[in-house]
Amino acid sequence: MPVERLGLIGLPNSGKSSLYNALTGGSAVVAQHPFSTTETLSGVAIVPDRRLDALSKMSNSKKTVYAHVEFVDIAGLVAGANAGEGLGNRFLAGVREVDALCIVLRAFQDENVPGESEPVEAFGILELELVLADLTACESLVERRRKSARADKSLLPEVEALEKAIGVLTEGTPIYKSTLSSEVREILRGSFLLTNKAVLIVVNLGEDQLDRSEEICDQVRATAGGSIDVLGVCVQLESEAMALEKSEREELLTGLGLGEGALPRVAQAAYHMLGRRTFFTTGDKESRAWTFRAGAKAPECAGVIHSDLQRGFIRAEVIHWDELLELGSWSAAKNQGKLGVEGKDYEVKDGDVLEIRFNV
Ligand SMILES: Nc1nc2c(ncn2[C@@H]2O[C@H](COP(=O)(O)OP(=O)(O)O)[C@@H](O)[C@H]2O)c(=O)[nH]1
Ligand SMILES: [Mg+2]
Repeated sequence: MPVERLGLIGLPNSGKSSLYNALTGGSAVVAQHPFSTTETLSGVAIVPDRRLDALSKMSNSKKTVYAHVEFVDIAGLVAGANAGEGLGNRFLAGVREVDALCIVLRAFQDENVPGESEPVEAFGILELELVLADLTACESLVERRRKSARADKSLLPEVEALEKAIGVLTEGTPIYKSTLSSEVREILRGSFLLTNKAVLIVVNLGEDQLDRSEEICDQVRATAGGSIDVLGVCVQLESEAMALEKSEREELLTGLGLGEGALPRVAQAAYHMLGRRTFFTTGDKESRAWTFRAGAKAPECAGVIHSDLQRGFIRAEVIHWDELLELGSWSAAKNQGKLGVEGKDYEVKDGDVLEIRFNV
């Protein structure tokens, strides 16, 4: 499975590096300097999963292995970035390289940290930069494609798609908010446009704003449109909590009414947005979450575990995680005839627990 990355973008001092650190346990420089992130950092965040925790407990597993998702801390977005202002060019290159975007909008207020605390306004500035950069890219690309299409008619759909994109972008609309069809968006993928990526929004709240979290997030939702996930996170608080022992962390977060905290939801939303799904294996040695692409069939999923399992695939024994938990063990499920026996055409579902029969 190709590595797919989610890029954190936002205005300076919105909390990107802090969020990156909290998610990945990494060590991005967290500082008030606008361009403190001189090198692009990328790191892996664990995707917490209560289903896996429960399976691991059921099987008394020695090890629990979670899925993960990769984040990139991309600096350099300021007004004018589309024209190369600030670290504009590096910023644009960074965004082109990621597969999806996590937009960090600052709501927290702190007079010691320069920058505005208007998330809706910041979102507008940021979208405008992305739209302008895409418009420039499309306009130069469509010229070249039109010329080539005179000799090569197979390029006509791309020309048409670019023209549609230009129409949308000219109105100031990012492609992720447009009504362009998935076919057109697929054709445009080769053009590496910034707004032709899936988007997730994190609103960075101050501790004193936690009780207004939904109200603030709803204002962002109103401008973001229905298809974009908007999560409110108190990044500073959660990153401080990350530094604590697990039990102390839980005490702190539940004490504030934050449950397990918002970071798991950020990782889960990111994972899902990238089109990733999870199946499980469970036993006394380990319980493990494996990542597959939505719609994949059983042999391909077997191949995620090991290529031998795909090559020699015979069948998969399958049960959904919650049914297995109810039955209490794999052997109970087997004895009671509750395991599905599935062949090569079985489309694996998110939350399936698998055992692969194979022969090489
Ligand atoms: N008060 C407050 N400060 C924060 C919060 N999140 C980040 N900061 C501070 O804002 C500054 C910039 O954060 P940073 O993560 O480097 O922002 P970036 O420029 O977007 O990468 C740092 O001094 C952080 O400690 C928050 O939720 N509350
Ligand atoms: Mg930073």
